Amino acid sequence: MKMTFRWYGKEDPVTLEHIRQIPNMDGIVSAIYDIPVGQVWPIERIQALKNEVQQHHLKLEVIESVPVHEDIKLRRGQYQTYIENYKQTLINLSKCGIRCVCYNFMPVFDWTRSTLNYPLSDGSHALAYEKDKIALLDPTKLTLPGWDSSYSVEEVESLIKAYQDLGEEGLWQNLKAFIQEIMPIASQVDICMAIHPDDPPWPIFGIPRIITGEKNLDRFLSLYDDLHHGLTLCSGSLGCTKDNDIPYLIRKYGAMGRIHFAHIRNVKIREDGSFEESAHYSTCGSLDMVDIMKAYHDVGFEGYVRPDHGRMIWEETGKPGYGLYDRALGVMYLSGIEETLKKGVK
Ligand SMILES: [Mn+2]
Repeated sequence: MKMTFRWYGKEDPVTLEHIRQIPNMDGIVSAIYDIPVGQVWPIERIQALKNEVQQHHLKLEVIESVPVHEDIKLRRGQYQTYIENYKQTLINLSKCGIRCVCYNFMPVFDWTRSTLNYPLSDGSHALAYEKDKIALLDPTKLTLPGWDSSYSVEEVESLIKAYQDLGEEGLWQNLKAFIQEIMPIASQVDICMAIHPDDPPWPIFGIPRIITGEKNLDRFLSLYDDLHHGLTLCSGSLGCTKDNDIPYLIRKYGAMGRIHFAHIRNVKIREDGSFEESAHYSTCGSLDMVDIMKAYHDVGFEGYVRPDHGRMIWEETGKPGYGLYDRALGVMYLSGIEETLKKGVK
């Protein structure tokens, strides 16, 4: 496993100096955040980001994410131009040594939560998804960190309507068309494409979501027969429903060589299907981290891994889910399990 850490660039209150001091840290996962969705990422910008990361003795081989324009997901408007731009961005990324690109195909909204600073019993704060609160939200007025905030209320309304009309099968067709256009290029320039599951993995606000569990992951992988066409296996996103058995999914898709990027975090599922994000440590949530790490170990996983969202602890402030301290604790915990497994300690 190659341990990495997500970094939001110069605006991120967490610095590369700090990340470098976490033991076992190999690389950074980042993106160029100020280029509008759909535009080509110029080589100079990618190289500048890479140089900055390398100056801190870290690698930059994974991009999270290259966002997919809504026109591509809806296959309308300028989608052909945006697909051509996407291909060119992949070519440019490859020239700068990028080996893995994480992306998602979630309509309109990226990850969705009802609360960004839910107080846990230990006094820390975490992101939470409370079903009753989500039901009361007006999706046109929602904004969460990491979402594209450039849409007006009217634009969001019309986007939601467009996806409701498109439906699940329509979205599948548009995903298939996108994959069949970009994958030959990705394969040619040797970039592993790693789709992130929908978070949470069920439809919200009547908008379809399709990257949700085993059946749909099977269908997704069957869209293109090439090892470069694969997954970001996010334990927290897939794991917030008990329908998904994470170690089983890791063994299945890991053995197929289709997991290129592993997001590992824990989540605590409530009786009513709501959930809160927890510390990585197994007993803090509903997932067994040793089982998860063992599954990666058993399939000989050598790809990229990162801790995922952390709680806000020790009075840290910053981007919800992306503080330094709790994610650093996550790295050390996962690294400890990995070291133990590697040594074959029974
Ligand atoms: Mn994730």
